[in-house]
Amino acid sequence: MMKSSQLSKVAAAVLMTTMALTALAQEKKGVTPSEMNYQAGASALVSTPMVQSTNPKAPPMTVAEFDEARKVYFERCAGCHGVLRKGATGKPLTPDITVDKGTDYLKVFIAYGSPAGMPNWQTSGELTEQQVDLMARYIQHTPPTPPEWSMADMKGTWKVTVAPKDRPIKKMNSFNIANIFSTTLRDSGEVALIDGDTKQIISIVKTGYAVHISRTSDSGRYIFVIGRDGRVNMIDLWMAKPDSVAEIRIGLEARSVETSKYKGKEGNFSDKLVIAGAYWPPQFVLMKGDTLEPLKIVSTRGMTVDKQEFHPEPRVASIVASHFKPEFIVNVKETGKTLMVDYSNIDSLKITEIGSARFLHDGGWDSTQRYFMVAANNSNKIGVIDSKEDKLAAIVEVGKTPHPGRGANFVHPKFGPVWSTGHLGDETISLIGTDPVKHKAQAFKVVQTLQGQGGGNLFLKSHPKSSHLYIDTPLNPDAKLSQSVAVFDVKNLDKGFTVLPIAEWAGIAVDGGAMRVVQPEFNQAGDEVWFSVWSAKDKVSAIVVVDDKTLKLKTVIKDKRLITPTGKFNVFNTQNDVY
Ligand code: DHE
Repeated sequence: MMKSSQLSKVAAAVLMTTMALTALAQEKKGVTPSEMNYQAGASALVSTPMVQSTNPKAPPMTVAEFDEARKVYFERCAGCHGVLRKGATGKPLTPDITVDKGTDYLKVFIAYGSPAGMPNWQTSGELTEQQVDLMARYIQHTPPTPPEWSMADMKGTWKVTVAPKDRPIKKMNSFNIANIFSTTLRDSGEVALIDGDTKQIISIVKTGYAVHISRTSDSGRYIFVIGRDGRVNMIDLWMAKPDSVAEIRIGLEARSVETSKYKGKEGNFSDKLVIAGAYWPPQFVLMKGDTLEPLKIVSTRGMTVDKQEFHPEPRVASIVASHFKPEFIVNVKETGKTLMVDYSNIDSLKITEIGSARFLHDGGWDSTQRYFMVAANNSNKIGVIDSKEDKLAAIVEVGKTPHPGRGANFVHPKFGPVWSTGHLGDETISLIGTDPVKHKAQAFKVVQTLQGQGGGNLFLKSHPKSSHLYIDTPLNPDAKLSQSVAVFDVKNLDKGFTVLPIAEWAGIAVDGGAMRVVQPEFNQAGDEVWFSVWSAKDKVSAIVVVDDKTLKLKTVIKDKRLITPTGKFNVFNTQNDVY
């Protein structure tokens, strides 16, 4: 006779084999490895102290075990399952669910993964058997809650290193600042300001941890950079050597920053305000445009758009400044809501809430800068927000896990103006009509689907002066695809794409580790496209510049200070939302 513990081990083994086979058979249906790699990165909360309470119904753990498990959770699991384990791309993992499943079942799941996209942490060698056991017990305990981040906390980190009165009154350098590229050096926590004319590095500015994006002020004088740790730096491009003049931490984990751009009958708000959105705590903050002084914090906790359930952790994803009204458009991931934040009177802030679909992530303007196209990545949809009428204009079904970055606008030979997105989960590129006046029948519908090189696309780009559409595939598991880009001629889309071997052109030898070609970005003139060749922190990286007309290599920027370059933000194009 087998004991019940032996029986459960046998059942678990049978289940493991079945699941592994099903996983292989259904690989295409679930989350692809590209989607997984993208989201399962380390959280900035990994070293934040948190109060850990235990659940008496869960298997016991020592303090040292809790500490180790929490570290693993925030390094590997929080990106998909959420800080409070309420679920996002991954399933919810709260004790009311996990305790009933039991340790053996959870161990199998963690070790072998699932067809729905859970990675096989043990069989892939990422976690040891002991760590899998630890994690199976840990997720049956109450999730620890990281601290909140109040106005006092923000003020405690706020520094104005050069006060507005001490800043230059005119540009003190000879750089063509409109053509500077603020380049994310992801793993060194810096940005490189690169002169787009000479291709020389002007300066390297220390910013937040795992720095994420840069945005330009409406005037084009300042660059705002946000790190994953919520640190915002304000860089003055008028200084003899551009540098940070103010900084603040707006939360413990963050991704987005933007500045006010509205000038019109409600007032001139150009350069007046800065907004930054946090993943944790779930909130955004409005700050003074010249000093980053925090003025108002707004929580995004609330009900989801579909089931109308309370969500305690709705992360702030993309933010963009409206050109039609004194408003910021704030996209909230877990609730699936876009908040139109009217900043004309921040003492009585008016917020119009537009529901679309979950989970909102990145997006960009159509060519008229009236419609904001936002990816609801888990729903395979693009929400179209009408910033003039403050309403949802449409929800468009696209391919699997859209990831537009800011998207790409061009004029389709048959259907007029289109905005396009690629996908992390498949090889398609969806072209969406954006002209409800002259091309009403095609407006906010997919007018054509292109077949690109493969899935794992993150960014695509075109320019009003270019007739090319560039599509990267940095997260494709095939190195040939992750190291090259596809280019379509927008006047002849049916011809298919040309492949540019960008990493090969970089001429850098990287022994071991991935070398990913990521994020096309045009220069101010719209005649060059820049690509990052993103290697590991201790390996050589580069930036490859391509001539847009001839699609030939123009130059390679190599410098040992270019550590893990990823996003590049051309001042003029970012300032004027040109893409
Ligand atoms: Fe990003 C934009 C979140 C991983 C490079 N990224 C954005 C935006 C969000 C976001 C919400 C939109 C900001 C806006 O417009 O206001 N990114 C996240 C994540 O949560 C995620 C999936 C996981 C994480 O741990 O952060 C993630 N992002 C990455 C990367 O791994 C990338 C490829 C490399 C890097 O530098 O970290 C990356 N994200 C970018 C870039 C943009 C971006 C370059 C801006 C694109 C643009 O053209 O505007």
